[in-house]
Amino acid sequence: MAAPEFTLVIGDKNWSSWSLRPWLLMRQAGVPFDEVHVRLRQPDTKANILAVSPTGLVPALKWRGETIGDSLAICETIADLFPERKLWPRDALVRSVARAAAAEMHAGFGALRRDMPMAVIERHPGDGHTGEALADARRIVHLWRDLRARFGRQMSGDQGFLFGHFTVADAMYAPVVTRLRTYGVDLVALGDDGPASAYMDAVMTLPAMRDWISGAETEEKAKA
Ligand SMILES: N[C@@H](CCC(=O)N[C@@H](CS)C(=O)NCC(=O)O)C(=O)O
Repeated sequence: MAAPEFTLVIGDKNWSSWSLRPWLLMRQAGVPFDEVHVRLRQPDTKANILAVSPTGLVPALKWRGETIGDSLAICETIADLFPERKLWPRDALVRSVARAAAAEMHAGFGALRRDMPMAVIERHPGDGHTGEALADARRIVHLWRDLRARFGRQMSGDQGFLFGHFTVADAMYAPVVTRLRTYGVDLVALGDDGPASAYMDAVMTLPAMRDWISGAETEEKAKA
């Protein structure tokens, strides 16, 4: 069998939320890729990343001699290369809403990211519940509910995702889903009466998501 055309450089699966996003998207899209792991939080982490990615950050996608840095740029690249996988909504107006949601995640929610860092196999209920982080979480819950109601649930063949089927927007929010679980955030207190919680279940039960989490468990056991 020919070697995959793509190599994705990622960080530790327990922690690297930015790595999870394109990894999940590529797995969901059925795009084969090789995986290179750089261990984070080590004295030589920066040097090891710089040896494979000039941004000094993971993820990075190696494709045809180029190195594409940044999670959203990688997701855009994959969506562009595989239009038949419908990784953005087909309708231009709906697609613009999906892009805005993905960009809001990529550029924002700094307090949530700072106070509730991703730790997919850990449980720290009550930790990180600062006012700022919860305000970010409230906005996200509102967004998920709104997108599910106005778009996801209206799509024929709705699979429970923000725009019905799995898109880049879902890949961008997948690490938030894990954070809300890890830190035991009460969705009802943030205004959810079911849809946000159901959306989280849809993300968490994806086979690729389960594979990422079991990969995180394997990595963490190997460190112990
Ligand atoms: N905007 C970048 C952020 C990437 C990022 O911050 N990655 C972290 C890991 S999740 C990293 O590489 N940190 C470098 C380090 O730990 O030395 C993206 O979307 O990919």
